[in-house]
Amino acid sequence: MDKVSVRVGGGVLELVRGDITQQATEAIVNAANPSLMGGGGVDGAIHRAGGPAILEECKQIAKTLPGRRLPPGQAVLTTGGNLPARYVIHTVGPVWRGGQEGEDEVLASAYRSSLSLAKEKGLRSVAFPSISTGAYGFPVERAARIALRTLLEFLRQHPGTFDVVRMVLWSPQDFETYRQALEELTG
Ligand code: AR6
Repeated sequence: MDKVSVRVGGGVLELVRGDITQQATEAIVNAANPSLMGGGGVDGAIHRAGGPAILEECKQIAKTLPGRRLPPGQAVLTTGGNLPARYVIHTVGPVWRGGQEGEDEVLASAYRSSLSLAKEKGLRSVAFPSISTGAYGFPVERAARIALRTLLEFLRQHPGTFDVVRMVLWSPQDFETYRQALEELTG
């Protein structure tokens, strides 16, 4: 089955196979880069499906950032343009450099910052892609454990905040990897 869910913190943590741009959660998360000017993978798909309003907002936000760059591990919010989701949370994951340069902590921070921003805005459902495991090269088994541990911890620490937090996995292999990691973490 291409969907798994566990109850946590009064809400549901879900794993689904699919396309992040089609999720009807209040917010979807973009695996962006520090320029916020778009790119390939999830980033390209979101800007294509959401239309030019998202890039326009990203440009305005970039102007306010030191060096016009969003540091890895942080997150910002735009509207969702033509997407089913009302908002896009743009975060930057770490580029994988072998695992000794703080990549794990930056990846956890990207998930945490995105949820904090959603919470601040009062959003009750958020969908994430598998941040950093495409162009940025983070090994997916390790990323899955970090992502899910971070999401579970946030949900437990902020009970009643979210109805749904969803991981949207593009490939069957990634879905299976996340499913196994979730089983290991929740028994
Ligand atoms: N829905 C869900 N997941 C997807 C989709 C989709 N439509 N398309 C790809 N994936 P990536 P990163 C999966 O490369 O590693 C961009 O150029 C994909 O199979 O999108 O954080 C940015 O501008 C992979 O498992 O993100 C940055 O420069 C996962 O999403 C850079 O790539 C993440 O792959 C960020 O790289």
